[in-house]
Parts: sequence; structure tokens; C-alpha cells
Amino acid sequence: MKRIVTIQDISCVGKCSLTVALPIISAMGVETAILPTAVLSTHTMFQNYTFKDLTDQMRPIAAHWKKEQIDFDAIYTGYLGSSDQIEIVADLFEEFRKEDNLIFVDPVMADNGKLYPLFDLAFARKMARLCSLADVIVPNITEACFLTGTEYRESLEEKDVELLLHRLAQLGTRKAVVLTGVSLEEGKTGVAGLDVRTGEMFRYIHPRIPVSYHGTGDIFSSTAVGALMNGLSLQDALKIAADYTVACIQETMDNDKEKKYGVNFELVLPQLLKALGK
Ligand code: PXL
Repeated sequence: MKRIVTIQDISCVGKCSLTVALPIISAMGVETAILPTAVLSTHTMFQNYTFKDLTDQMRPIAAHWKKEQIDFDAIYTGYLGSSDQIEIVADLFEEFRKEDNLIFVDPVMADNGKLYPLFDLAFARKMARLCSLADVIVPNITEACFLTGTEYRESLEEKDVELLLHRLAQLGTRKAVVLTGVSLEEGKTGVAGLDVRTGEMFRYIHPRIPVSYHGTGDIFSSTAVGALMNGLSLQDALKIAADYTVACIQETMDNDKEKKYGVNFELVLPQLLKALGK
């Protein structure tokens, strides 16, 4: 059985980060170890959330794993709470990197042209460095702009997407850079990627559902990691992840209007497993 570790926060309510990564990747038949970076009562889109920082636990936990000779087929990072945490994670990449394991960074920090609360430009610069150490990165358009110092614009053309991909590749990411939420046509969205070793670009386009729920980026990334660990190619893994994310949104739109509580991903897990051939 493959074993991955995912490094992100526990937001107790609001279905994102570890509360989606753990069930989704586990359901896909992959052991999912966790390194929690903080415990929040909810994610930061709610008001008055609590935040217990766990930075001081990160190195001791990893040191214990090292002593026990525990290793991972993938390291997947999502929301990180501070620049200090990014530095620790960068060190962990070096300690736990193997010839054949995958380092997958979702540089969670911004959306719709704005950084999330708690983050600033210094944090974005640190995140760019973390991306340089990864095999695969999956920023949304806003995050890609912050990572590359590109001005954010609401609507993009094909050539803007290509430029952003090439700028991301310059960060030094080892295998592929992938942009999410790439919408070049009315009613459509998708992912665009660049294999930095071959220069090959790829796209997956699917219908755009005009509602936005919290945590869907984490669902997409978790599913992509799970699919990669099931032996799928990157392009196939991204397609399965995008289709599952759309299915989660569709399921939730029919039943639930409260966007910050996230999507009902639990109800469509059987569909995901079917797509994986399980
Ligand atoms: O889904 C991304 C995410 C994860 N964790 C926390 C967040 C966010 C986005 O706002 O606040 C705590």
C-alpha cells in the first residue's frame, strides 16, 4: 500500500485541508499520514475563528518519523500558516525526498485577486521558494500571479496562460506546473499544465458551474494526489480530480446553499472510486 503524508491545518468545521484530504485519499486506497500545522475552530473565511499554532511540533514529529525510518511515497502540502512553517516544510522535503517519491505543493494563499487573511507578500515569496523544491505545483490563477510577480487580471487569453505557465516553470519546479481555474471561454473552466522537462503543454476543459464553495481547491489537490498514487499519469489524475470536484459542487448545489461550509464530497466518493476503476 502506498503511504503519503499531507502537511496542512485542521480546520475543525468547514470541510477543507485535512478534513477533506484524509477521507478522500484514504478512500482512494492510500495510507494518509498527517502533519497538522495548526488547529482552527473553522477555516479563516468564518469570523472569530480560534487558531492554535502547532509549528513547534512539526520538527519533533518529523524527527521521530526519521528515527523510526518511516518514509512516504508522496508529500503533499496545502495551507501553511506562516513563513516559519514554510521553512520547516522546505527542510522536511530535503529530509524525506527519495529518488522516486512525489513532492506535490498546492500553494494555498489567495483567490480572486487577493491574498487570504494572515498572508502578505513576504509569505508569497517564501511560497515561491517552496514551489521551486516541488515536483508538481497546482496554483490557481491568483496564486500563480503572486508566485511570479504578475499583475492579476480577471479575464485571461490563451497567451496570458502560456506566459504564466512559463513564469511558473522558471521558479524551478522539477516536473510540472499546473494552473487551476483557467477559464478562457464563457461557461467553461479547467486546468492548464506545462511539463517542464519536455516543454509539453496540456489542458483539460470542463463546464464551469457559476458558484464557488470553500475547500474545492483542497478537494481537487487531494484527489489528484490520490490518483497519482494509484498509478495514473499526471494528466489523467488532473482530469479525475477536476471531474470529481465538479461532481461535488453539483451534488451540493442541489442540496445546500451555504458556501463556506464546503461541498458534500462524501456523497460522491462512490463515483470517484468508480472512475478510478475500484
Ligand atoms: O481551503 C484552503 C484553506 C485551508 N485552511 C484554512 C483556510 C483556507 C482558506 O481560506 O483558511 C485555515
